[in-house]
Amino acid sequence: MKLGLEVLGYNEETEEQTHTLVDITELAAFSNDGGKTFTLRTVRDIDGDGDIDEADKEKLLALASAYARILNP
Ligand SMILES: [Ca+2]
Repeated sequence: MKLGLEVLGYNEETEEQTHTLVDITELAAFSNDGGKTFTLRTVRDIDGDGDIDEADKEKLLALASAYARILNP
């Protein structure tokens, strides 16, 4: 999974809104049962509250499950 923070800006030359992804992080989620459950080797502070805990892990696992369901509906 590739996660990033979207930063909105404005290009004065083209007068268009810009979208930039920053702080891109790659995390791998592994499944041994066809995408039903996942394990993570690395957990990051995904909710930005300054700590790395079960809440971060739950969010990442939910993202992995959602992504798997999109690919294999
Ligand atoms: Ca956190």
